[in-house]
Amino acid sequence: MPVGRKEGKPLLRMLTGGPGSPADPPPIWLMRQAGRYLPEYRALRAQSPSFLDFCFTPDLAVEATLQPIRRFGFDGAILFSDILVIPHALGQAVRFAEGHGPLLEPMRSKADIDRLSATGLRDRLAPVFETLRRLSAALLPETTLIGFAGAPWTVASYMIEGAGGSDFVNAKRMAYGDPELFGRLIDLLVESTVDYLTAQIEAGAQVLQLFDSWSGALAEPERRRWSLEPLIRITQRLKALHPEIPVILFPRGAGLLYLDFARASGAAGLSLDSSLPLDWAAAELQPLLAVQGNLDPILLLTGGKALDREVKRILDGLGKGRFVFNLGHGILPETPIAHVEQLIEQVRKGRG
Ligand code: 1CP
Repeated sequence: MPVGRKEGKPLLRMLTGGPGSPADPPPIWLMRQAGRYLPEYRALRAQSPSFLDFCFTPDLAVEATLQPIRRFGFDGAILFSDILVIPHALGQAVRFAEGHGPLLEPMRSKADIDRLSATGLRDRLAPVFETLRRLSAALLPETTLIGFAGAPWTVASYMIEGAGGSDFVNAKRMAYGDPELFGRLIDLLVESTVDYLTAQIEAGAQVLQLFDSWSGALAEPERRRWSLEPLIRITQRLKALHPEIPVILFPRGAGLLYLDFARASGAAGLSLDSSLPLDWAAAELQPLLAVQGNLDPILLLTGGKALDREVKRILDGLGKGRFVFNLGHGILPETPIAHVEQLIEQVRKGRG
């Protein structure tokens, strides 16, 4: 049952630091809140054999975005799409094999990178913008519409490896061994991502999140160069164009470098993975910006007292500062709906 929250947009307000932030209870949404753990998603998904076609059909993408909002009344509705629509729009062959995740034609050489082109990017991604326009008309006024993109390093790693689940050997070899070539790919992704996210704002996105899911795979100096620096560039460019739109960064596994993301990026929020100590995040990060996170998605499989205990620990640890409740990574397909309901009920009770 949707839980309407009457007082404006709690998520947007928390991120912009307006009156009423911090808040008890905090706003909540969950990464990958749309998807296979919902029976209504599985039924909708069956209507399109190709996952990319599914993402590029506004009727279906709007419905997939709204399903978790109707069921749980989250404070944020995240656009239903994927980070790999950018390689597709740049001309790389991308498909999603049933049970295997994404499969791309791997890029290994200068010639592969030279073939990419950002010309026509907005045309190729036009259905995404149509989806956002329809969502901004359909959502209740208290729900914040979140647009997103993958971060350059994470997207580049899929483009070079050709699939998930590798040890990033090819992507890291190019980054470490031929930084000039790799840098050209990153520059193209920075430009394309700024353009793509600007068009998302124009179509109605009110908050943006950048997913750097594989930041933690890079050694420290390369993490600065290929994860942190491109995200600073994107965030600064977006801020110059649209200072009113908060940007959340999710450099998963960045460890102590989270501090540099908080200090140097100009982001409004940082999404914390589950490994970060709450007292450290509260002392070092929260004075600088809003934090979001960081429940281990495995606890949503466990449920019961273990889930309750951890939700309380996170609310107590971060709830006194600017805070958005979320997971430390995406929700898993085998998650029982009853555990998501248990989580939301407890978060909405607040710290009391
Ligand atoms: O129907 C299906 O089973 C397809 C599964 C699926 C879904 C539901 C994929 C394939 N993508 C999505 C949607 C999606 N992907 C969203 C929608 C909005 C929401 O959160 O509800 C978002 C934000 C993403 C972002 C995404 N895609 C990321 C970053 C976040 C993360 O989880 O780390 C990444 C790494 C991807 C790549 C991707 N797309 C799909 C899969 C299975 C994967 C991961 C593959 C891997 O583990 O390497």
